[in-house]
Amino acid sequence: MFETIVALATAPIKAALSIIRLSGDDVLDVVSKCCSKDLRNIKERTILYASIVNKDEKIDDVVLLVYKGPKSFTGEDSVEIICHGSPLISKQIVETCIANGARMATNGEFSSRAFMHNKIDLVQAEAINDVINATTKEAKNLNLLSLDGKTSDLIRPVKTKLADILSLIEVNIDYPEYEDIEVANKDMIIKVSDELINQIDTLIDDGEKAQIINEGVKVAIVGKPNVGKSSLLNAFLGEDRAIVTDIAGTTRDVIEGHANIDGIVLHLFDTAGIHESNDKIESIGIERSKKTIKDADVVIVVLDGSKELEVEDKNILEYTKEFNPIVVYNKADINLNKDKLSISALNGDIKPLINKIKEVIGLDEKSFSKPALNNTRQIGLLKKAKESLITAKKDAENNLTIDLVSTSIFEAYQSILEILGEANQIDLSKEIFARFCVGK
Ligand SMILES: Nc1nc2c(ncn2[C@@H]2O[C@H](COP(=O)(O)OP(=O)(O)OP(=O)(O)O)[C@@H](O)[C@H]2O)c(=O)[nH]1
Ligand SMILES: [Mg+2]
Repeated sequence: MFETIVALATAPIKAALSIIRLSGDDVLDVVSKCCSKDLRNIKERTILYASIVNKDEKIDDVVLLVYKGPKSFTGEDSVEIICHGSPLISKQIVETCIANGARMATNGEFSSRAFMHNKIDLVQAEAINDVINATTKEAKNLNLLSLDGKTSDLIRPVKTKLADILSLIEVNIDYPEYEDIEVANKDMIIKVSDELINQIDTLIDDGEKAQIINEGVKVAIVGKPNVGKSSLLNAFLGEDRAIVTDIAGTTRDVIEGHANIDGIVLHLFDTAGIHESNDKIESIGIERSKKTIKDADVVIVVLDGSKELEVEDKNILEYTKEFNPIVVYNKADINLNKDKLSISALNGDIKPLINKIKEVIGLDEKSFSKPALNNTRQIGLLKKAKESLITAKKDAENNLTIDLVSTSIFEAYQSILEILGEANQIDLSKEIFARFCVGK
């Protein structure tokens, strides 16, 4: 029994129209009780003009979109009420529906119902939220592919292959006397594990690229004082966000800005110049610079290309070595060093650096149109599946019995099922849907 749920699906603001959504076993009964038309005998998708009425009071004239399950988003009987876009009207309509037997939906409950009725899998459900939250057209387009189910289709062959091998092992163990079935032996398991590990590696690689398109990259801009870090931030943003002066130690705190570079969001962090300082405030700023370096995906070390390198530059290069920084020579307008990656932040001439960042991130044109499992949960589970297969392969190489080897293969299978939400992960799916807004 699925209770009838109701929620405002559009924003609670004045607009031309608002949409109130209802879904559940009794939805046609609930809406019939509070509208001028009887929907109870409707047999197929219908659009109606009607009035919503509370007792004898007319609330609004509306358009009703009536969906008969399973041909609806949730898979249940559903109604969408399109009313005039007034927060007061939509509130009254929701209250009237509740008075007639519906209850307020929780966050993501409509999508959760769609998942429960197998209208969408968990990857598609997550994509709904990602489409809404996308901040670039590239990220939105990628998430639309996931919503269509194209991303889920990528792992279905892996799932099938794992199911095949597990059932083959099962048959081999249970019916050793059968001669006409394929033998699940050591060599075969090593071969299949290798194939699957390769496939999963590609999925992880593509997924991490798609994650960058979705979430952007954190870029730390570091260097000694006065080399032009804040000027570089401003050049990226195309505005005077950070204060720039010729006084060393101008920037004391981390300054953040976001730039969209050809569809990739850079979360830029301009930092206080790193050097030996006795100034208390500046020293705290320098500590923050060091923390920013640790948290960043890409570290840019800015050097003053118009001068010889000083010991402070060398210390910073040494300190950042383990983060594989991009080293850039600024002030190329004074002294252009053709052999080095040179820019002029002052003149906004930073194209070579942008190209270098794109190269380091490793996205190509295809990354923007390739469906991919692209959030931390999905990629984490892919990595878990890969680890299980590596264990299976090692166990097979070490001549462990086939039933022991199959334990790890089963774990890999479970992880793949979890990605799609097919592994009875009821609590997990609840957690995912809780991130949705009400009405979704
Ligand atoms: N000629 C030239 N001057 C630049 C360039 N970039 C920055 N400057 C100048 O260098 C000085 C320092 O610039 P900032 O951007 O404040 O340097 P910073 O690295 O943020 O300095 P701190 O905040 O003190 O660590 C200013 O006078 C800038 O105008 C450049 O590309 N060419
Ligand atoms: Mg600065």
